[in-house]
Amino acid sequence: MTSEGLGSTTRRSSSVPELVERARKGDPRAVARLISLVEDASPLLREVMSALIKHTGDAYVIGLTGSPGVGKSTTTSALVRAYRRRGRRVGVLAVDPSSPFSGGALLGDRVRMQEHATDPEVFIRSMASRGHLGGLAWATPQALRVLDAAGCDVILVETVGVGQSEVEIASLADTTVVLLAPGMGDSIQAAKAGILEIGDVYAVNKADRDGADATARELNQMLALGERRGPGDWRPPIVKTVASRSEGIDELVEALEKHRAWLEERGQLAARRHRRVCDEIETIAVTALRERIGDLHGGQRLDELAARVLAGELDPYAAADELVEGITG
Ligand SMILES: Nc1nc2c(ncn2[C@@H]2O[C@H](COP(=O)(O)OP(=O)(O)O)[C@@H](O)[C@H]2O)c(=O)[nH]1
Ligand SMILES: [Mg+2]
Repeated sequence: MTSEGLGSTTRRSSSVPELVERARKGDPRAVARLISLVEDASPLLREVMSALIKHTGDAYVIGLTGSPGVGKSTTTSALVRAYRRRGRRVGVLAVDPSSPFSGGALLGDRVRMQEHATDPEVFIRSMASRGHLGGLAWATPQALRVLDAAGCDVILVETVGVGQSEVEIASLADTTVVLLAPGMGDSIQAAKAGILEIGDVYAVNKADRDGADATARELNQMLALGERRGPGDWRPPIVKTVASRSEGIDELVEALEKHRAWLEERGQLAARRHRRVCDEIETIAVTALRERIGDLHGGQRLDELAARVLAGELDPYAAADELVEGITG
């Protein structure tokens, strides 16, 4: 945590409202600084969010997930190019929930994003969890708000597809793209990993390799098997791409736009966002409660309750009630 305020580069030279103002004008250093405050769970975060919130709500969030090496960063970079051609301001957030450091996979991503590094209408940030309480589930929506307030029309969020992160990305994106590639045993893994439920759009990347058609066919069958769709429901399309050559990217953008239009027509976009903010508020509240319970260790409240449970004076439910009352009452 940074105790010296806004950090070394802008130390004391800019207040939170100034930073937010600069970020809204598209100053990349201000955007970077604000996301760092989020990532570090800075004590200034509350002030940041309260200054930002009225400037948010316009960005469309697209999540990309899939196994490491499937081509998420390459596809993200190609999508940035496609959206820039359409005149949109684009944010990119690469999230690595597995690593406490911004190294490894994200380092390669930075190389793949190089061509956009000097474009003032593109904001690229990577974020690692740094192990703080609530982790990235809590920090990612706040980082998205920073990019949203900075005027991004589209925000692409890439997460390394491990464990729970696919599920997490589905709960923070408006549209989720699941990437597969031939020969990675992906489609067989797909059902297990639960990706068949979360994809709004599927991309079979590396379509220049053998087996892409088979992978697409197999995926199509698996999607059909699990299908419990009614008439008018969204049917996730499968797009074949060669991200490294930007092939199929226009088709991918088209599929993304179609999904967005579908969500909007049915009021589903608002519903998804509402659910997302419910989750977010809950996560913040639970994190705050957990922190206060942690504080009570020092105040011996929890120890006292535990002693009474062990002595048979109190059952653990009643003890938990007392604990919660003590915190919230
Ligand atoms: N042959 C082929 N290679 C690709 C394609 N897309 C990405 N790659 C390569 O696959 C590797 C992993 O790509 P990357 O985008 O970093 O994957 P990520 O880990 O999912 O972000 C890189 O060496 C890319 O150049 C593609 O469509 N065809
Ligand atoms: Mg990557």
